[in-house]
Amino acid sequence: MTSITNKNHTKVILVGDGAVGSSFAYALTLQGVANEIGIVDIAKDKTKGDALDIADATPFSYPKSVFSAEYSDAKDADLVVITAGAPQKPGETRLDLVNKNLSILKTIVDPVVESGFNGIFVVAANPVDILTYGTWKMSGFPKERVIGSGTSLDTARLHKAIGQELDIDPRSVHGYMLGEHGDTEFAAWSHLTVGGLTIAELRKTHPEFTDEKLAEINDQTVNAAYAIINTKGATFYGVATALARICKALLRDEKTILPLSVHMDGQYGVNDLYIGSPAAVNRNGVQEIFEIPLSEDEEAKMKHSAEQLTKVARDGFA
Ligand code: 6V0
Repeated sequence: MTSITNKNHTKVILVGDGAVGSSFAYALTLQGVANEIGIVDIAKDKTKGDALDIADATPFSYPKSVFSAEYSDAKDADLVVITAGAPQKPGETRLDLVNKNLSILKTIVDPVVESGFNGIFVVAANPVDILTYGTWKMSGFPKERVIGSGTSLDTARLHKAIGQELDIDPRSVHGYMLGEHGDTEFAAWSHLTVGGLTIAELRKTHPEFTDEKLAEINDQTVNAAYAIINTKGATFYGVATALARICKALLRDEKTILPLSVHMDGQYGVNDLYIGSPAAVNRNGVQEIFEIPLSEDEEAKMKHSAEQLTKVARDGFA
């Protein structure tokens, strides 16, 4: 199959220049991933200011141009990254945002598609699994070319927590948070390994990895966003860096496996829903979904997560 974006010049259009979007544009700039980064938002002055400000960082990194963009600039873009939408307020769940953010999404996807955009949508606005599904439906794009950030941030949080417990590099932890990016997500402990050791094997030298400890790490990971929102009102650096990582994997045709929100066709017993699972991505989007054989308990959690999302999707798209 030939790549839809088989060229060396890479262009990313970001829609949503808030805390997440501007941090993402900055992270992408520092990582030197794209040649051009165009920023769209209803707050025009903010995009002009951020484009000028972030462009000042380009002599220290790589992109040739960071600019305040229009939807028409998406025409020849490789990626459109959507971070526009209301964030959670203290006390609100991600799923509470659905109607507000679905209406905003419509005003974004339509003009992007009208521009002639033929690349890959990457969605991070919440509730991300629902909004990714919405982007897929509204755009009419193939499912491989509509991806959500899924549990990439949550999985990074899990790796960080395990790394801290063991005093090892979190990049040496291999395992995933699965399901909804939200309250019903869960750690797939049955397949988590550190240095090739499963949890059961790790316990021989680390008896502190009791079931209670694992439950505590799982809960801290699930509730990490609330802990941050209750202090500074929003979370953005973690997701911004995760998004830059996803964009890099796509633009560089890495075929890396990342925990993303992807369209399920029977995997995990889930149909016609976007939900978090490991998936390999390349220049054409999703290359392959990796379905982890779950334990009985994990299977029940995945089912519950999918049911919650289905309920919200049913209301949101009614
Ligand atoms: P923010 O700082 O309020 O920024 C939102 C931006 O969207 C603002 O600049 C708005 O002007 C812009 N916007 C609103 N409506 C439109 C529109 N119609 N067209 C274009 N732009 C518009 O929010 P923040 O950046 O903190 O959060 C953005 C989204 O990311 C929220 O939905 C969060 O819940 C979500 N997050 C997703 C995470 C993930 O892991 N996927 C993590 C954290 C936040």
